[in-house]
Amino acid sequence: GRIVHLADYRPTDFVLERVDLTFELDPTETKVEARLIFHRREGVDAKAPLVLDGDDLTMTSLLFDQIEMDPARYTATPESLVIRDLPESTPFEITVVTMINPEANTQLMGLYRSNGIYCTQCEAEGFRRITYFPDRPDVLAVYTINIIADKAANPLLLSNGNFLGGAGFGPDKHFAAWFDPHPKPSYLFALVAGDLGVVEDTFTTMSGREVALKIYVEHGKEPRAAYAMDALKRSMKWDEEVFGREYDLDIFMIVAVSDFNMGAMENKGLNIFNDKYVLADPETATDQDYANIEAIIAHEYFHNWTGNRITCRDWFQLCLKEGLTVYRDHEFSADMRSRSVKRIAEVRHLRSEQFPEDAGPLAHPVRPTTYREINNFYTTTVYEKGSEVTRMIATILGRDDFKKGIDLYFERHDGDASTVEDFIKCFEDASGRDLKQFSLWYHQAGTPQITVSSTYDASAKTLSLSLEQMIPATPGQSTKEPMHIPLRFALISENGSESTASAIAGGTVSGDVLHLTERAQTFTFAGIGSRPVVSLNRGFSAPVTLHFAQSNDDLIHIARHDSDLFARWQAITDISLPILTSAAKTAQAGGAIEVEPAFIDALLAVAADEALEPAFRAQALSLPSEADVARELGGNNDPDAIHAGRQAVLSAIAKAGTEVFRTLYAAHAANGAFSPDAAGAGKRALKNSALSFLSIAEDTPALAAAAYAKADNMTDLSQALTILAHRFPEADETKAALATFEARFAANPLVLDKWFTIQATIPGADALIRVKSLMQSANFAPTNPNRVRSLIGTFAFSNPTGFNRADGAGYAFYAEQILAIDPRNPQLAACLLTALRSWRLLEPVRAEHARKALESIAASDALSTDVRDIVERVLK
Ligand code: HT7
Ligand code: ZN
Repeated sequence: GRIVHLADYRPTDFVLERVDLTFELDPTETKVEARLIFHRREGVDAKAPLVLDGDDLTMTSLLFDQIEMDPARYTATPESLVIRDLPESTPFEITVVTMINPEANTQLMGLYRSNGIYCTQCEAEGFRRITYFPDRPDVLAVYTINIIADKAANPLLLSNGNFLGGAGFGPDKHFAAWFDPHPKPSYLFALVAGDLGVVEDTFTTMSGREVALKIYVEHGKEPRAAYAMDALKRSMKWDEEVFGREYDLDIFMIVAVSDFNMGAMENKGLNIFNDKYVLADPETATDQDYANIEAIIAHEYFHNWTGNRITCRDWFQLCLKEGLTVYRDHEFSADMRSRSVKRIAEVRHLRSEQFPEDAGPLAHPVRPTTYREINNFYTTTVYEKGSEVTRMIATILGRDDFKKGIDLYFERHDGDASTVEDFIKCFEDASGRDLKQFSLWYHQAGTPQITVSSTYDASAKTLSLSLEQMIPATPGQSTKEPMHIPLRFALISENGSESTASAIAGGTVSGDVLHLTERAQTFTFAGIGSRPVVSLNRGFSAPVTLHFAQSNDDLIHIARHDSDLFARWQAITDISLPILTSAAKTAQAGGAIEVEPAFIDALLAVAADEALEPAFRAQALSLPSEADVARELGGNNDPDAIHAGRQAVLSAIAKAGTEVFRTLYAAHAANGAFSPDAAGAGKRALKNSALSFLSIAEDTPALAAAAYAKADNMTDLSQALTILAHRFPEADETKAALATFEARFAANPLVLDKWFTIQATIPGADALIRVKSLMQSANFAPTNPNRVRSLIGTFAFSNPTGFNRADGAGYAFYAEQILAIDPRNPQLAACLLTALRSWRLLEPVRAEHARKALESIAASDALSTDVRDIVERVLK
């Protein structure tokens, strides 16, 4: 693959005025007729040809202004259509017919079939697999779509925009016409046809227009779409109230399909979803599923303004829509649920997914400047770090100026294909601030490391806080400039009162935000009567790693008193992480692990504190993961030792806290009627955490088996099954529970995905044998991305001891799977391959096995661009 550079951007030579598409659907021979009206852009060379993108296309006819085109004037290959001798300035019409095979489309890009349903996925470059087109996001046009299909098999014919009309078409067929009045890029095109059930509702917008809402799912699954519908209506309302954004068509549709490469897609007026993020009821969905559905429904809906009305000029600007839209969905979930608990979950996710990306061979800026395969840039850096960068703009500007800036963005750029620079300029113009240094966050990769020290001078009544920032080298960026890092803080006095201090020297502090802008900076606070404890980066105001050697006493003070719950959780994490790393080292050296009682007491005090919300207490009890410990150790990692060390710490907590956990479990065991809301979810999380510790303390499957037997919702059921399988894999109770689960949910693939995941993540070297045998199960489908991710993906991403077997068999198996999946679905294969990105942090024997597996992939001469791009960067 060719490397694309941001610096090479220039507009197209021809302006596209209109698009009319007619689809004659057939499972294997779909005819697509595209009528495209263009004119040459002013100032463009009169000889310049029209170059259209294609991917694997077969053209059967080409007309110029309705007349068959002279073959001497064009060149058609599967990858492009080049047309010469075109008018100098007058508009002209090209009519091109292509034949495509949806049934054979296993990449799930372009027009494909999922369980007999025709559907599309065009972002980023899937439209060119449907017809020849200037397939880039800065080409905006108005689309009219005609769909002709067999009526019995496809009663439903959907596309973007508003429904124009439909009628019979010959004896067995019918047709439907759709018109989308909003100019859009091709990546937002969508078509769905088939036979589906529907859940309907309406929403009245802030200006009083009634919008029809429809969620299409497989027949019989309609009741499981109720929660998604509720989340959609709440999203529409919230976007009006918080961002002043109103919906702009007469109808908004969501279609759930079972074969989908990502979570969902924001096609204008016709979102297409992975059914995993639509379907839920208490019997089949966990609390996490409900939270994901709420967030993703909101995310795709919010794209209607941040992505669709204002789109991206080129794919380098992907964070313009994704970072901003993730920020919006985070804020939405924070408003719908507990803000602090949501923030803790976001930060856990950022640290476990984005920080390793930023620290490894795949590191790239939020706004990259080159790519070889755009599909590989739908990353956690673009999405989640992109969101954090937006959040920092809000922190620096404050609520009012942030709102002015975003309002200006909507006003100034509605209808545009924009850039990150356009976005930043709106905040500069609205606030009068210079964001030049801040914008380095878009351009410099790597997680800033901040070393902090504080000194209190009792006689001078001053506190000095010294900060030094270091941004690690990343691929293609060996040196970095100091960045503008906004750190929320408080000085907490002995009695727990908080202040942000008065007189300050050494840098800018506005309200509770300390602005670190230089490589090294000392802030001095005057008039501080007694030594305070410094709470820094409250609310995780900047996505950085702090190296702040605070004493355990200070951290416990924060954990007890900080009014910022996030900071309290962070303090608990800062105490527990060194305990876990030292336990891992002790395990590696073969020593006996001891855990400081003061830590256990502090943790149990939080667990038992009825003044704290249950979800927060559950978060506190969920110690840093094995991956977190590996990251903290930072090299020569032995996953078996990390696991053993962490288990020993969990055991110590379980034994010391048996009474606390027994009380908690009893208090929350009877939850009453199930409700998927945050409060109910928090109680279940705390109860199941207590169950897990009790099962460790008593070392018997009996408790979890009893919980499994009486569970009346999927959260409790799957948690009990996880405890059984992960703690007591050989117990009869476990075997029985796995068998009843499989039988009970045999007809429900999304639920069986949980069954696959639970077994694929059982710790220990035997996991590989289990995964291989589960792949033979009748319920496993190697072509379905959800099945593959839940079995093979979770084995690699979430089973550190199983995947990283010391003999390297996990890696060898994985390499084989990648090579088998790649020809079918390159995007899925490339995404799975990123599980090996941190291989250099492993101890030498495992690292060598991992390198060999990667090299075996690289040695294939049939790799997709997607996999080739990842494997070469990971090995570099
Ligand atoms: N904007 C959507 C991205 C997406 C996608 C990209 C490549 C291949 C398949 C895909 N499916 C969806 C998802 C989103 O961020 O909302
Ligand atoms: Zn998105």
